[in-house]
Amino acid sequence: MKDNLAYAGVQDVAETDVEQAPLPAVAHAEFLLDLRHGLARQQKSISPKYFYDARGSGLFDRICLLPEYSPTRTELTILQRHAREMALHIGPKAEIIEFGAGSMQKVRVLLDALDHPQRYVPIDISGEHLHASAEKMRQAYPQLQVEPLIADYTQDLVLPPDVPPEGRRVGFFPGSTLGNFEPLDALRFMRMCARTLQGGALILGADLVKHPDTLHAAYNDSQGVTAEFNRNVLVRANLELGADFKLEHFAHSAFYNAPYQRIEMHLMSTCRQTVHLGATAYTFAQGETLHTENSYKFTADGLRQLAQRAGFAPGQHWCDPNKQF
Ligand code: AVJ
Repeated sequence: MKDNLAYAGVQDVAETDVEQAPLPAVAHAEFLLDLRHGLARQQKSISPKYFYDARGSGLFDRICLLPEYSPTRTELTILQRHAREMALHIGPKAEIIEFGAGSMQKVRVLLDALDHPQRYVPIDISGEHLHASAEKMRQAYPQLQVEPLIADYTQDLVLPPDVPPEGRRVGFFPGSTLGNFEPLDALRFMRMCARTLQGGALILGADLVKHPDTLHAAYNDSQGVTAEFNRNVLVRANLELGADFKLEHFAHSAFYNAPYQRIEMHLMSTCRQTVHLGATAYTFAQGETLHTENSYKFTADGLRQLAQRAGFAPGQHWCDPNKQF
């Protein structure tokens, strides 16, 4: 998944001005299968990972700059404020493994504070983006071994061959991407991390439970960028899979589900309508939704428990003064 920082050169992304890179056949088939399965379910659903083509990633970068959406800014401030302390915990000659590295902006704050970091392994499913950003990292950090890995980091990982690391192996998973996992998948992911990191540590960023009004506003911004981001999965289905979703008949719906501690995003059909995907027709009743994302929120206690159950010894945590992230 794309990382969520873009401070320079964020442009307006219109539906037409992002060129469609040809989609590899495998990725295309996976999207088609997932959408077919998702539309056949009682509660229609599709994974949020399909938001992120070039246009969706551009929209997400704009979300991160919205006044209502503060996690990205808050996390960066926390990193800047505490990077030196984190670096002291980590020690010299560390190896940093980033799960879901996109533009690799946040990790720079950490790398800049570290004592002779040795190796940086950014992992991402999108190869093109990964290699371009890795090249920039090599230029910015000539002493660092940068070894990008194209992989689905939710699966078990085989890291590039090891010179036994002289320092600690430290995972880096910022952005509260963990919030997209169902609780059991989050635990599985953390266990995989613990295995991969072999006694090292994990620096995990997580958005915290806060007043529902604040959460609501963050996913219902006044400029409608989040709505466009949400609808982008339909734009992609139409462009890449030849579906015929009528965008104007799907309304953005995002709300905080307090008992589940999560924001839910849906696309609500504003009328009874039929959508075609290949030879199959799928009917939406008026008011029926396509569930597009869960974004779980965490508490410090909950995170400590999760870490412990995954096999980590919970360590230091760093928060902004308002306890938002
Ligand atoms: C990338 C999953 C952390 O849940 O806040 C932003 C994605 N969705 N606005 C989040 C998102 C709608 C974001 N994460």
